[in-house]
Amino acid sequence: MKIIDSSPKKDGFRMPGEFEPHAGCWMIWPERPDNWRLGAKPAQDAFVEVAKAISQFEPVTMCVSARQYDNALHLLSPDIRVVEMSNDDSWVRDCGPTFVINDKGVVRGVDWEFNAWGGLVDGLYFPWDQDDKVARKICGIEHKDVYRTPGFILEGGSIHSDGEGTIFTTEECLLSEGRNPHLSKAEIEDMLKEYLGAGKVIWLKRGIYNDETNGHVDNIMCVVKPGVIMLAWTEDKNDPQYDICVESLKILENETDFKGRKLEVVKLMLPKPVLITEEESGGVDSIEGTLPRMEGDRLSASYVNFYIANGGIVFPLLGDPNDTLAEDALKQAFPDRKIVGVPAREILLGGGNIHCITQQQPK
Ligand code: KQY
Repeated sequence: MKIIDSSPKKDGFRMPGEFEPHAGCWMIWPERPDNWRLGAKPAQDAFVEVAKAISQFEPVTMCVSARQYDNALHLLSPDIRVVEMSNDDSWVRDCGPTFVINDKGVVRGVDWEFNAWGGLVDGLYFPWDQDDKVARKICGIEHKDVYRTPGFILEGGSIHSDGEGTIFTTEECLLSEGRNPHLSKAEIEDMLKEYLGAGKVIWLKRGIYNDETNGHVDNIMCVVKPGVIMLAWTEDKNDPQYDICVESLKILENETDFKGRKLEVVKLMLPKPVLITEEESGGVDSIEGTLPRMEGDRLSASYVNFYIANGGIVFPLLGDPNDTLAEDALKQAFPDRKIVGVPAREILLGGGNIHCITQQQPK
């Protein structure tokens, strides 16, 4: 693995859309008891089911700490590849590499600097040094050369690509104090274009209400295919989420993408607000420096946080009547893929969902 002192754009690489063909999917095994309740046992069961669901479509690799290696091997299906890798938590979307490709099919990784969603300003845990090495380690295992961005903080969940020159993100996250306060919006936009091989950045203002990632874009919208966006939606005008949805819709409907297309926006209904129960809160260890999980806190529940696999969609079931609506909407939006729901409340309790715990590696 070489560290390349150039940029994807200069070298003719681009970030493909998630809907383009994958070589496989990466995940990281959950274990920290100050984020996952009951020593992460219920979360581990949910991760096993997500890995199983994705592995019917493409190979899955689970990165596991030395401490948990035997346990993970025991719980995971034998077709999941298990590799030992130190980590601070299990959000490979955010600490893993963003893969870029060129028109000869060469794949490289972008290794953004990671600071646990806001570093010492409003980060979610400390330290994060092992997470920050995950992207390089994955690229090393796969013999993929790497671009690094020293001093530039970014998580993979804060960007979406249409694979044809357009990147989607949110101001709430990328302009937050804990990421790159030394850079202007225009400078951040230039970094995205340079390292994702893109020509245009479309900025939503905010992500899902009360999202501890400072409003990652991957929890409020996704790209179905170039020109078509799926947007999380609520009709409840009393919900603080409503104004965010309306504001995002207006931005998307008034934009054109890099290719000059008007965007078609498909709405995906949100579940009713999901709150942490007393029992759930009581199962999480309290550690200074880690975001506490308090009874009654609203979780950033959204069906948009799904994974697009080769020939499949793996989406979160949240125990809400809208689970069925989500499945129907996904069937309509992705008629050529098999739609698979996985119970995901235990993942949501950790602060994200299926998209946040997965990272696709393009073919
Ligand atoms: O991408 C995400 N949604 C990650 C959330 C991290 C939560 C850490 N407690």
